[in-house]
Amino acid sequence: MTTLSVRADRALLSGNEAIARGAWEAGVHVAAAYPGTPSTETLQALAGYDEVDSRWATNEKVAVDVALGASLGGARAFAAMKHVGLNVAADTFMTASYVGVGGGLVIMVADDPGMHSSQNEQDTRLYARLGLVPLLEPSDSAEAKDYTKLAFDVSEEFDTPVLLRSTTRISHNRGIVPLETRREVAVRGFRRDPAKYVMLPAYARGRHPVILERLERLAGYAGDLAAEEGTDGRVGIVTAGVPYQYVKEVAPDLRILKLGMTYPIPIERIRRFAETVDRLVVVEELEPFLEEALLAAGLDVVGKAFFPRTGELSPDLVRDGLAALGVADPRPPVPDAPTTVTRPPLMCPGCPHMVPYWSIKRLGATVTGDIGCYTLAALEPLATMDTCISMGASIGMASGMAASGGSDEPVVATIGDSTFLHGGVPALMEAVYNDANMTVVILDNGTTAMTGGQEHPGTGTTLAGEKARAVDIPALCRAVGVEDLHVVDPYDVSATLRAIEQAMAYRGTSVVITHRPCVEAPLRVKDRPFEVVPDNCTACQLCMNLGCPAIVWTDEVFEGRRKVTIDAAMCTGCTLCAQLCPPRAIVPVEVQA
Ligand SMILES: Cc1ncc(C[n+]2csc(CCOP(=O)(O)OP(=O)(O)O)c2C)c(N)n1
Repeated sequence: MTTLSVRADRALLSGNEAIARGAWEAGVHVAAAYPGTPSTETLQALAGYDEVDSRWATNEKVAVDVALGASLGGARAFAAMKHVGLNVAADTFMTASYVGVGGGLVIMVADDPGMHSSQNEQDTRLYARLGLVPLLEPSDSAEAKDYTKLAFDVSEEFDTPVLLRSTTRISHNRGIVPLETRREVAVRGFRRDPAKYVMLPAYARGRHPVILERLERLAGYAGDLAAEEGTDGRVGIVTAGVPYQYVKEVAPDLRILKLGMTYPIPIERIRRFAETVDRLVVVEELEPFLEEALLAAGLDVVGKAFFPRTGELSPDLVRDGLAALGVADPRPPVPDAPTTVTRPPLMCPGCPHMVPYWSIKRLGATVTGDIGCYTLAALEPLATMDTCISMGASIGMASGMAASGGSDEPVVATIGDSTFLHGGVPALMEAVYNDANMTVVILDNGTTAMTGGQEHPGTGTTLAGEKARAVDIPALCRAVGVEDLHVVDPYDVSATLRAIEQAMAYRGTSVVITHRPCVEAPLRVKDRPFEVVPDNCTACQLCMNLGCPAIVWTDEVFEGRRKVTIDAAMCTGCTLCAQLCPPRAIVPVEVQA
């Protein structure tokens, strides 16, 4: 675990590490997750505790299935994911609410306001309302640990899964966390109860009123957990999570009602608080979740008229809102910040994803893309991705695109190995089953690179670092009926180009697997770097089409075009640019004897 110890009884922990610590202290037995920023480190930190069976699941639904199964087995269970992961897990999540728990069941979901590394900024509190499940929102690392422990107790006391909502700021900021020991909780064992665990309509109908009654009791609990502070009642702020910290920073004396559980909303508790202040104001990130509920309850309240609904809040934005409400000083003018050079995100030097996209671009295709490092191929110079929506969507969308007949070019889906196993396999079955005329390029770099290189069922190693049976991806493709299958090394430019060309010419669903470890893989051997022999460079610039950041422009010009050079410190010696260089001006750096 990456913790910096301050004293033996406290530690400086990120929110994610604190949540892991809280789960451990609460006696969690089984934990499952699929990686996704900003939640990933939670399971990685939990894996450092021997008492917990921590594992990567194939996707978030499987993670919640595993956790729910463990819970019904009577163990304390935990699942973690980023906000969009709950979309994948939503089917189980929604009915887990009806079923309740055996051992405590906590589902941690990390939202990403501002979309630092996400494709949308949905607000998980709305899922709590949809699923009728309580949701706790910590506002710093210490509370992240405490609320995780509380969540297990609430789960067992009220017989419900509990959502623990973090956001990027909570998950990634560090704070001092008091450490306690683990409370060993006995596994209760599975108690057969079909009317509670088998959600046939007849049984489920009986459960719905139970859930609603549970919510009423939970609203009382949420009211008791809420805390009042401050003396200046010109406005009374209702807030939770990281926005609470911003309000405290900007206007420490204002009356605040800080909620710990934001669903169910403790309306009566807020109503009592409203009576003690001149004007009720909600400060919340993303959706007007609390505000709308308070308006519906007949309270006179403002919120999104003063604080933005999109992006992250910040102390400055909270100050702007409070200043407009007349209870804080406006921001002092700031001198113009020095301008910084903006740099687009780039693939790594030697990235094995470069040549598959370079090949597809050369051949011409409509490309449905997916989510992973390779999404960078949407940008120049590769610029070879026409859609990117959600994990695993590329293959189904290619099938639909082919069915539409609307593309003048062949249709190609591109997808990474982790994403393929997460959500691509059912879609490949659909494509083969319905004889979609399309090609799938599986970019197999043997890791989940985008989120920091996690293992997955195709890598042959578990989260605990133990050897596992690895999914044989070519065999899996054959098993679902793929007949035109090519496996190539994407460091072989001509073989990759040829394989993709042949696959695109095939009538039906073809698959190309480009197989080469990620350049960031721990076992990477950096080969001799390459250099450009200036006199031989004809400035054709073909190597630049790879988008490799190790290839850079020089000031030297040939026939009106700039020549290139290679940054030896960045070059991995992958040979790709040398393979593309017509005058063979790119050669390995001579080793000095
Ligand atoms: C539903 C969902 N879960 C998790 C993520 C976070 N995430 C984005 S891409 C990705 C996997 C990338 O791995 P892979 O497909 O192997 O491509 P690579 O980055 O290795 O090239 C993950 C876990 C997400 N965006 N959506």
